[in-house]
Amino acid sequence: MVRPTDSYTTEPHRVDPPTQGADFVVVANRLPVDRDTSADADPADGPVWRTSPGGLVTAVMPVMRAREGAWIGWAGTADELFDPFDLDDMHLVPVRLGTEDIHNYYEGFSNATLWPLCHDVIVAPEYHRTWWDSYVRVNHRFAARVALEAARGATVWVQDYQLFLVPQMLRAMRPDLRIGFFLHIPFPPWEIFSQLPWRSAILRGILGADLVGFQRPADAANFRRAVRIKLGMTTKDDVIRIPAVPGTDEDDPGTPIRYAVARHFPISIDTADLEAQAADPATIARAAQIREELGDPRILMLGVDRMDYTKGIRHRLKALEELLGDKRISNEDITFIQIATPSRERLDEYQQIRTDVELAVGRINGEYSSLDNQVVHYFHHSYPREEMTAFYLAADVMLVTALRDGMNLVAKEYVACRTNNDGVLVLSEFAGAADQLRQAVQVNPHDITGLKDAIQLATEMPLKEQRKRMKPMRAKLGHENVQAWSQEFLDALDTVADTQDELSERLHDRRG
Ligand code: GDG
Repeated sequence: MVRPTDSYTTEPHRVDPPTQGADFVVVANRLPVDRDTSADADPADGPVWRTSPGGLVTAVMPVMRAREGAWIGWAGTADELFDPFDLDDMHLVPVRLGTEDIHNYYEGFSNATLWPLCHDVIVAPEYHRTWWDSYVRVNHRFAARVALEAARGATVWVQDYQLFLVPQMLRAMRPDLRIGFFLHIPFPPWEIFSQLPWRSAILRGILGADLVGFQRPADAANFRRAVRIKLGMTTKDDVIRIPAVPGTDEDDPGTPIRYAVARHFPISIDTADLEAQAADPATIARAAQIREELGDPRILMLGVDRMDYTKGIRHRLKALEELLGDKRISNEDITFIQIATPSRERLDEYQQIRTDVELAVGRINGEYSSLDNQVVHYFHHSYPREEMTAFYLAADVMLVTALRDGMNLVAKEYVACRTNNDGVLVLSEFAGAADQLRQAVQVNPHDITGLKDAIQLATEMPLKEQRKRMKPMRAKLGHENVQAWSQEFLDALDTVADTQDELSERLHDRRG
């Protein structure tokens, strides 16, 4: 039989719930831990792990503690399978990835097909059937592992684009589960998404979830439109009507129907924790020291990004270079720190962006630096969290010029750290954070003239105006924090699962 491209087959199998499973399961490509291979770790004791603190961990920790939680994901090293272990009140279940999986599923389909496809095809996505086959296999491996770990009726929260197929696979194995899916990156318009040879399979994969969460309303709308166009399903507002058997006539009264909800849940940060760190005398002293070591520049500007072509680092350097050339800002006055943490370094496009950035930094410094002031300080490595907070505290102006970004937590972190309500955030309108941080100086980073005006405005903004903008943004992040985000998502997931009849009424209510 000829199998159409846009489908896949995996061994169909139902799995019985374990007798002692987890009531709450997070499944993500990566476990929130790093292996500590430093010399003092004794190999005889087995691997030593350190949690890698991130917003998601902070957000789900309380739920993990309260509800017998488990986290399922890859431990970050190739070809090694580790036993499940407990760390910092979490039960961690490693999934093995071999060298080929990393090449095809992770670097290939996830980061060289889906990532560029979901970020406005800033670079061309590559479509390889071997990568897709690997993606299907690895997603199945993750789903099978969850099916073995989750207690009867448990809540499973699937994270991000590496695991698009897990919700549907998991539902087939364990129909008793409540499944939520959250996409951290943008969902593209149909006109772009439709390039993907496996577009139906991906849409159906996601629709295995009861609740599908996105960063922005536009992402959710793009998804629902793709579902209408490609799968012919009916939607009303955020409700989607799904025939339980794919391909069956949804108007056949005998066909079982379920309802899923797809809408936005903008992710946020652990605001209180960042504020406390920023108010710590040690951080304040370190921020002052950073400025002093830089020769106390009149204006310190900062950029913090993974080294990624989506982040618009080249665009901001171009704007800076032109402003210096036009003498609209003085090289005596300005110091710019660009932290670009290493990312996906084996992919060509990432080597290219690094080369481009390094050339631009070299050119600007060659032209405009003096013995007294190096204009750009560029760091291609990561820093401890406390040091990052000190940078945020030291910087007068923060540049976030992403060409496309699901949310951009850096923008929110900068705002949270400005405990004196001063400082200026220049923020791309193409970052999800632009929906919440309305008082930022918003820019279209493709418009270099506009970007130059925005940077100049930021460097000249009176303190009164800075405070007028910063205050409401800080107040917003005070309550729109990552704890509220996870709470709202999980409450909504319960509601979807518990109110199928109401959702059916909503969808069929033609008056609304
Ligand atoms: C994806 C989506 C979405 C960076 N350098 C260092 C460091 N960082 C931290 C930042 C921030 C995080 O990494 C980066 O988060 P972003 O949101 O800015 O960007 P992505 O990595 O692309 O994340 C994005 C996010 O998922 C969440 O949903 O917002 O749109 O692309 O927290 O502070 N942290 C430390 N040292 C560094 O050198 N400690």
